[in-house]
Amino acid sequence: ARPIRLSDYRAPDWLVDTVHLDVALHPSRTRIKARLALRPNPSARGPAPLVLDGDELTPLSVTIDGAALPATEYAAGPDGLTIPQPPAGPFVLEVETEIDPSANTKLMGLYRSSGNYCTQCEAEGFRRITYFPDRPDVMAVYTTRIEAERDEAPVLLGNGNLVARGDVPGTGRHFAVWHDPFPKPCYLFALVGGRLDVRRTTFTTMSGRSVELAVYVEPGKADRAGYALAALERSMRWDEQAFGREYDLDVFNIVAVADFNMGAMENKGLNIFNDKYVLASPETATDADFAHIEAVIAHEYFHNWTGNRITCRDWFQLCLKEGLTVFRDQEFSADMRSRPVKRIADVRVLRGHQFVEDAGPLAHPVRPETYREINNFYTATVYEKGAEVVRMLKILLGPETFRAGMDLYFARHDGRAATIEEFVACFAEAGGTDLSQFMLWYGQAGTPEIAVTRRHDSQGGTLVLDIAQVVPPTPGQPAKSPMQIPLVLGFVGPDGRDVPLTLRGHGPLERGVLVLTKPAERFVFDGITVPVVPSLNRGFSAPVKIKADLGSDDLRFLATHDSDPFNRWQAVQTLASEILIGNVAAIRTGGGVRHDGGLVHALASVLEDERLEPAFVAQVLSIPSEGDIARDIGRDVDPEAIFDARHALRRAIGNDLAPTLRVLYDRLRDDGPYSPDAASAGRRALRNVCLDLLAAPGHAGAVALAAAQYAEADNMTDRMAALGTLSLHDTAERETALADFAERFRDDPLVIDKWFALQAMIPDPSTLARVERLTDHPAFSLGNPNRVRALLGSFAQANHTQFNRADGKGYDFVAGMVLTLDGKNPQVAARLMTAFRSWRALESGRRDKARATLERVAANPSLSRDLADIVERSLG
Ligand code: HT7
Ligand code: ZN
Repeated sequence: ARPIRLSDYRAPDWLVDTVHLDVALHPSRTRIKARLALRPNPSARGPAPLVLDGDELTPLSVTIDGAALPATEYAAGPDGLTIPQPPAGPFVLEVETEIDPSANTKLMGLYRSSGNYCTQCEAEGFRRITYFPDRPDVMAVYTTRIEAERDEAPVLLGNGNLVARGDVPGTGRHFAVWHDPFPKPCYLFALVGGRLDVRRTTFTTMSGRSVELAVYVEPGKADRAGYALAALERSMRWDEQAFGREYDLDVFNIVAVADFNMGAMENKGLNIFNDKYVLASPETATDADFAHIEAVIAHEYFHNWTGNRITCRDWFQLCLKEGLTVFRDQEFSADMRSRPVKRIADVRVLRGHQFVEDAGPLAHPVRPETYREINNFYTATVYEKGAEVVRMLKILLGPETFRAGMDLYFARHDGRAATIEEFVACFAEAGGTDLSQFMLWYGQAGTPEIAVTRRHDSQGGTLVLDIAQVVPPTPGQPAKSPMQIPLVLGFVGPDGRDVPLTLRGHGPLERGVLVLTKPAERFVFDGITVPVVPSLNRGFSAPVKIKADLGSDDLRFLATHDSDPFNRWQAVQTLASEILIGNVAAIRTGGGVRHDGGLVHALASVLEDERLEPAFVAQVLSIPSEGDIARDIGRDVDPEAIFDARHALRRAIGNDLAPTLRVLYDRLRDDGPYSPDAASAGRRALRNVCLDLLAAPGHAGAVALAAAQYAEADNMTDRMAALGTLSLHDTAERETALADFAERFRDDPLVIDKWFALQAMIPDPSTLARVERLTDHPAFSLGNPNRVRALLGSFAQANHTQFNRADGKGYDFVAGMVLTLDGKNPQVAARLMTAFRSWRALESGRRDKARATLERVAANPSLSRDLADIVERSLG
């Protein structure tokens, strides 16, 4: 039946109005009785067989309207249940199945984590619990009775509101009945049973209703759940204020589990989280961890409206809920923290993941048109680029019309499974505008490339911008059409102030938004009598690459004067990137690296500008990563040369700015108690960037400073930052600190993950052996996705020189681990394998070795569908 195509979509033949589940939890023989009220879909094409999905199910019994169905009238096996001639009208189907949660290492469906029972049904996990039309456009009202040994599972949670609970007399068992009044697709079903501690509070909604909020965690960890609970309250209030969205059930439960394939899951009224995105204390979590927790809690909560109340018609529409919800969580974090810093951080992630995806063999549109395995489409393109597309809608329409479009979307589609066309139609209607060209953002893969040249005639007072756009070919899409691109502009005058934008034939540019629609266009601006420097794509208004004829003087000017903080940061990045790319070429041809005083000067001017917030300055001081440089170079990439060029630049900055960095480092010391708020975190971020740059030249004094910070730190942010700095220096201090860290946190798996990750990222030839050794460490387990991502994911995705070793041993090691993992957890194995996605951009020696490794994996006869899909598309 694979691949699945969007163009083949057909409405379901059968609808399900209600689902009653009776789940008797048992470690290896859990029984599920499902009672489904089915009826033919009036919009389907006439009588149809009933075909229900299944995956690794053992059928026990089947009845229709209370009567056992003869074995000759249905076919049931692990993969599905078919009734060729069901009743013509509505009927009740009852099916009993048995499953083994303890043997479920895929962590999809019902499984056990630290002995507790939990579920993960998105995208296609519900079929691993019972037979069902497992597609999001079948929405039903669920009632779930959960029964378990009271000792084994004192806590029993389900979707919706608790309606009954009690003992099963004389058995040692108890039960709970949960009812969710809101129709939902089965991917939002969840249950939890286990021994859990809880942290609670009450939230009063904007209409005055009281909601019981609770965060459940493994025993003994409730003191680390307070931040998550407070973040949930902030999210609920923000959604009321920013989008008018109120919560709708009497309870909202969050459960943190240690074994989870992704970050978290938005099951209706019962979010299940990877504990990494719940548990935090100053001693165990960094500022970045706190910020991630806040963002993920918000993201899952916001799904209650964008995803749950309005869901997706089919999985091709995944960005309808994910892109929109990422946009919403980004806006929330921007409001809770610093908007410019959040934007810079989000764009770093977008470029680091999505631009890379878009430039390689796994590129796909925000709304894909075909897939073989939907799990492989929870990607940076669907999530992050999907969010950018929503942001562009807001920029094109303006905030008021955007909000009117959202209001219309909520009003029109509440309780339904919608499509991207229906979503965009709400904005077209609210704005009275045609968005048909805009739809290309959903259908065309690839990152648009914009070339800008300017001509200024100061006497005539005109500035002419010639702007061309190209969307590069991507797999299956050799030729592209021009896109509708909102480019926010500013012209920065000699005094640093913006000059008004008057576009000939249009008038003043509203909100500075220049809308591109053609392959090449000329824009003439009048009234520009002074020399100006164009500030293009302010706030990163469109997810594009820009090549502009800005010289280094222009960039330095923008770095110091642009009123748009994003472009101030961008100007420094562009300056640094140009130097780095030049130096990579020089290194490869045996030449020396160029030292550019202009960049250091620009950095110094930012460092010394006391009006700037520290978190922003920290971002400016963080020069492009190895991944950024590789992406900007684009082809014939040599990771060693990139590392050397970057290292040389960091040393130069550390040397040239040492006195300023040291003064700042001392001044930013925070003697008060730790607080994870954004301003305090920003000061720590800047202080720790100063430390890292001070140590970059390798002076013993600076390394000792890092060692001292490590030893004295009273919080994980400063301890980890110091350890990160030490990890880059092959010194005794590094090994001492690593050993201390392992001992100090040996009982804390989430903290040991930081230790795994850091070691996996050491840019040294000995790292491969170190990582191999660590796979035998008692704290490591291939069965836990967090451990895999920390050790193997960090090595493969973030250690550019060592994963891409010239001898190919990095590739062989990762491929070997992927193959072993594939037998346990194909989803996590496939994701790890995406580390190979940029192999074609490498220089020929590494490229050949990477290809050979991919071909060896592809030749394996028993690959999971997940892994086969990634490997074959990577080679394709
Ligand atoms: N909507 C959630 C997706 C998710 C998921 C998908 C496939 C396999 C396991 C999974 N766990 C969670 C997460 C989110 O975007 O909110
Ligand atoms: Zn999501």
